[in-house]
Amino acid sequence: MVNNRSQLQRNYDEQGYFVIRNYFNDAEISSLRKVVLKFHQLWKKDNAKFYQEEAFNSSLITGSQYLAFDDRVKLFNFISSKKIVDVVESVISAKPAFMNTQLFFNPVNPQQKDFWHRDCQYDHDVDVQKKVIHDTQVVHLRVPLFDELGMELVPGTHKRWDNDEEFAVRQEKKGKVSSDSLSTGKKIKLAAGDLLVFSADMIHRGLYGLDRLALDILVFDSAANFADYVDDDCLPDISMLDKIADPSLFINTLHLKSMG
Ligand SMILES: O=C(O)CCC(=O)C(=O)O
Repeated sequence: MVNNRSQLQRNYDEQGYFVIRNYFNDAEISSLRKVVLKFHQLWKKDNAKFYQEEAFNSSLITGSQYLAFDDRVKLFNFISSKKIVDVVESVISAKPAFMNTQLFFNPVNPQQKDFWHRDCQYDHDVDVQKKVIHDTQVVHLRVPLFDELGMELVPGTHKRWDNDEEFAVRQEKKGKVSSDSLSTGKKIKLAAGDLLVFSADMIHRGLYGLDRLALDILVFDSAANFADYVDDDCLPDISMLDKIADPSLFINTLHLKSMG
């Protein structure tokens, strides 16, 4: 692989993210873009009001609601391709498991601002957030399908609690709002073909603008208790498994779910 695995692991461990430039070639991106755009057009039609009023992402891209068998198999093969699995294994060494996919796009309303958050804040109160950032975290792999402004991240916050400025902005205290700028933020511009890997619980925000359409693949460590977050319908069914070159990312999830 293009980058040394232990270097990636060290970057992730210290900073909470890393980016690999030009990781995917044009053919890989254009074939992925074709399938994802099919999903996106159907999803937008089906969720017209939500899309017009407030949406900035969708999820369950691999599910059966909008894509048929062959397109789903293409997505599953991309998600579990050697390029992706190599990177996943650099951050999760034992039995990484697939969780979900999300698709990030620009909100229709230009007044809607990009906002700082940790993913865990939607599941937990502040006291619990302080604890869970020290536990195993979900990993996002962002695959931009067009050039985009990318993401803004606060390096190191996968392992440390917010400073006063970060907390006031993220939680909208002391007259701050979550779209205010943060002096500790680092902008990572992304081009189609790049891959950004980051921890879901670090402080981050997507940067709206350009023609952004980014596929995020979410994975977790089998040792962590995230199987309940996985929707059965976004996993391959039995008839698809033998059409996936290396289905172990999905098998690991199916196995965790079967253990209840
Ligand atoms: O790109 C965005 O709008 C937000 C991305 C994000 O929060 C995430 O991937 O967890």
